[in-house]
Amino acid sequence: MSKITRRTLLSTLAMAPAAAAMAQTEAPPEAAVYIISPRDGQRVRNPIVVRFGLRNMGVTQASSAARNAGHHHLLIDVDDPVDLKEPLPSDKNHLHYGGGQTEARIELTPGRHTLQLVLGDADHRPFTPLLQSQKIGIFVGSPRAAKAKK
Ligand SMILES: [Cu+2]
Repeated sequence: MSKITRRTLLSTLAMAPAAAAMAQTEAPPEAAVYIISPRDGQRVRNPIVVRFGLRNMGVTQASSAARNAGHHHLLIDVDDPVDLKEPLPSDKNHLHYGGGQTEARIELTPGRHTLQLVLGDADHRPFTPLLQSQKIGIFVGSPRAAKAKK
């Protein structure tokens, strides 16, 4: 590779993140994301099946450029507000469903937890306006307590 070509390539790469940060994907009007189940305040047991609801938009895979579509993110025990300018983090509290899933089976420690859905675009960034569900609280029973009831 010649010196000039190499420099051109590097400057092109350097520009890419800035361009990505500027463009925010707009959600269509009346779009809404919600948790179908479990319900707010519900007592559940592992494994917990969480069903994702989405109105007026489609579910697609991560990195898909389909219009008016995105993929679900499940936020577990997250208190901080979503950063509107950054891709959603990927860690044990921010689960990505980039395969286009509309439900998830999760395991949580016994006790209280919160669940919330956020729809993300092809690059895992929140839409404008932000599409997030109501944050629900659930109580996960311990397997021991479940057995004792029988
Ligand atoms: Cu994602």
